Amino acid sequence: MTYTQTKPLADAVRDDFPILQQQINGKPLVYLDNAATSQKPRQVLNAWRYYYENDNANVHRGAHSLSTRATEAYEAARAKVAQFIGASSPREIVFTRNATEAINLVAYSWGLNNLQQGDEIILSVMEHHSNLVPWQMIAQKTGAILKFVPLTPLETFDIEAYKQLISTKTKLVTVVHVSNTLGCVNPVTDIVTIAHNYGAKVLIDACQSVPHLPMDVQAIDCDWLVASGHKMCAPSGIGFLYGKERILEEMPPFLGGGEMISEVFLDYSTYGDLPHKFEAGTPAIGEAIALGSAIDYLNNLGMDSIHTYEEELTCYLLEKLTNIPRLRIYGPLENRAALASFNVEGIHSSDLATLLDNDGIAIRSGHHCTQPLHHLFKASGSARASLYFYNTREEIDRFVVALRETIDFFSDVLV
Ligand code: 7TS
Repeated sequence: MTYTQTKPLADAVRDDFPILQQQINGKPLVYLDNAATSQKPRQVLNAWRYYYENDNANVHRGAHSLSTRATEAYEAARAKVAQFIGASSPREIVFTRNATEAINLVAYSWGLNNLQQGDEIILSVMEHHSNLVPWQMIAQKTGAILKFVPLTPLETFDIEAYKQLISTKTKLVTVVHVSNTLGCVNPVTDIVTIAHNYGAKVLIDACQSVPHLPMDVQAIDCDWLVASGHKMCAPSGIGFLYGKERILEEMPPFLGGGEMISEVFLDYSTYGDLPHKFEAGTPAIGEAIALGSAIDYLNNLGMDSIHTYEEELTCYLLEKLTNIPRLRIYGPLENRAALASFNVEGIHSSDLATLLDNDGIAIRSGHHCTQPLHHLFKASGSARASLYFYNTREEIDRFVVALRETIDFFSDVLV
């Protein structure tokens, strides 16, 4: 597979994804649930399989050849992650199970040890539960106070309200880069600059941005950033935390056990160097290596090309959806990522998703782990179509035709 600018990106990559070649309910699968998890190309599946067929051994332990090879491949994957997001060193990358675990690592290691009664944490109302519930837990334990940046009338991050909320009491700002429900792209560089002026640290939840946009953590200057491999063509069970080296050095370990120690005595232990002091126990070695392969795959396509292609596809999707009567899209219509959450008046989102599945079309329905946002919208849930670089205009056409038919069907029933 080599991508050339002369044909749409999806045409060049489609054959790499075996799962997309199937029929669901007698119709070709249209997979539009990429914000939940992406599909995996053959190259990544092969890298994972190659590791288990050739190199499988535990890492950082044995002197034998397999262990050396496994360790080298695992550490090479870490270096690829560092390069992919613009970190200054692989020491700044900690492998975790997923973004949720990475946020909990920061919450329990840094939050529990640095926050006190009356300190403030600023989040936004659009946070995924993964970047909300851990901070509620830490606030309960430390007495810190959670403050929430509201939405603008256009349903984007209200930076003016943020400027009003922040003060010298703010110790942490933790916000999502791209909302998995609203699709808005938040001004993270400005958010960080403002936070640093008040001496606050910043964590960016980049789950929905790292798979889709070129990323440069040094340009953003965030203190931590988290993402999940499974949303960027890698298997589930692997994610990562980026942290500035100086800050990670100061943080105590989150989990204790093997792999993370330097020396162990019966009554105390000393801890390993970065990033190993945060990776207790045998890690997801094959999955980390497959994440490295997913990064090679994305780099080969080019993140700029992926972003440009998805922008075109998103415009097309929004144009089609905004023409459907009684359909309300959440979030802004400009400067947004490749997803659209919506409701159709009088029809439950899960009924829409179930009927679309009859046509082989996979969309998500529910609260997308952003219940507070849905409370704000006075909706129990919404339907969501989310795209990736292997989706096509033809798939969007099929989705929109099936959606219109479904709406007509319900309208007839309701009359
Ligand atoms: N943050 C954001 C913005 C997300 O979209 C998700 C997953 C997470 C954090 C958590 O990722 P995990 O890999 O640790 O579970 N979002 C979704 C979704 O929108 N539908 O299913 C999962």
